[in-house]
Amino acid sequence: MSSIRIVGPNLPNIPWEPRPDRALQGPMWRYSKNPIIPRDLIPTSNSIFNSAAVPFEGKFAGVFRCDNIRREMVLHAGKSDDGIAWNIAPSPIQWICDDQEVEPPGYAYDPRVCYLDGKYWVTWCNGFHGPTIGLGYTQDFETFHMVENALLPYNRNGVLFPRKVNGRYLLLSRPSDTGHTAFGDIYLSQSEDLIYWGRHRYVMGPREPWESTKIGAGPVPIETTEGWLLFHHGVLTSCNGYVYSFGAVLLDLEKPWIVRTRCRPYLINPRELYELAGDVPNVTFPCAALADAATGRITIYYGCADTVTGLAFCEIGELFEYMKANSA
Ligand code: BMA
Repeated sequence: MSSIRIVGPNLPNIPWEPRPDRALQGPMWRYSKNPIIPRDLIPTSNSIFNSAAVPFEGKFAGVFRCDNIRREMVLHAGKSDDGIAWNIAPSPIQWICDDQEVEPPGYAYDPRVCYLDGKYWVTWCNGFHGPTIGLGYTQDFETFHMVENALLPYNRNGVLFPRKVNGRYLLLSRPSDTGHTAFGDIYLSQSEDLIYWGRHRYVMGPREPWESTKIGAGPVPIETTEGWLLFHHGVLTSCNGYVYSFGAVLLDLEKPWIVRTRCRPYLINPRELYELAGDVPNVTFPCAALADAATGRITIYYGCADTVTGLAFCEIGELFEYMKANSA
């Protein structure tokens, strides 16, 4: 068995279900009670998906994409005792813009939450004369402050690293266009203050058939002894439209724009009914991962068919062995 370890806190109450007895195609399995969040959990929601959960005060909290029944894309805060059953606030997050020059979001979707320097930083796809990377923070999941957009339009899938590397904050993103972008590579930008971003680096582009149209960063990267573990979504264009699967890479610890190990097969692709059918069929889209350093367990939250939210599980040693055995 591999000696790879997760670097980070222990999370003894990580939501978890043991690997099923039947043979699996890869190192990851789905929660048998998926989806965990139904589309109409709150009175105004058309769909709840592509959402982010983090450990919070011994329990869990998160930021949820709740498209409403007018089909506006808005974010709601939520809390949970076990990371599975969620209480989502009925009203959307009201961002406090400390600087009057910062425009409140025109729309907001696909949040990620990153615990960094004592605050929970939220990145999301922010409507600012086109999509770009919105940035804000909370300390209690009740009051949310918005700071300057990290980047110019058009951009999506902004994902922070959970600590500074070589004295700089790091942000992954995926430059895009105003529409349903038919291209996309992952880049990394660096900052000394979370406001001014530069020193941009290219990380990776599509390579395998399952991700041949575009790729984008998924959950906040997980630090391991072998590198930063990044789950990413990849899109294939079929005769019937886009198909969203997800896979994983290991990025260099010191220079995370260098890909060290890239797993060639996807880890999860749309194949369960709740992933195949919904408002946008054939989408599995990860936005958050919890990790327990003590056991090596990893639990992923992913959006299913742009409608509901599911969980998937893996164990770091098995995942790493699979990635190495299936890398280019
Ligand atoms: C992307 C985003 C995602 C969504 C995906 C599939 O452009 O809107 O939130 O899951 O399309 O519809």
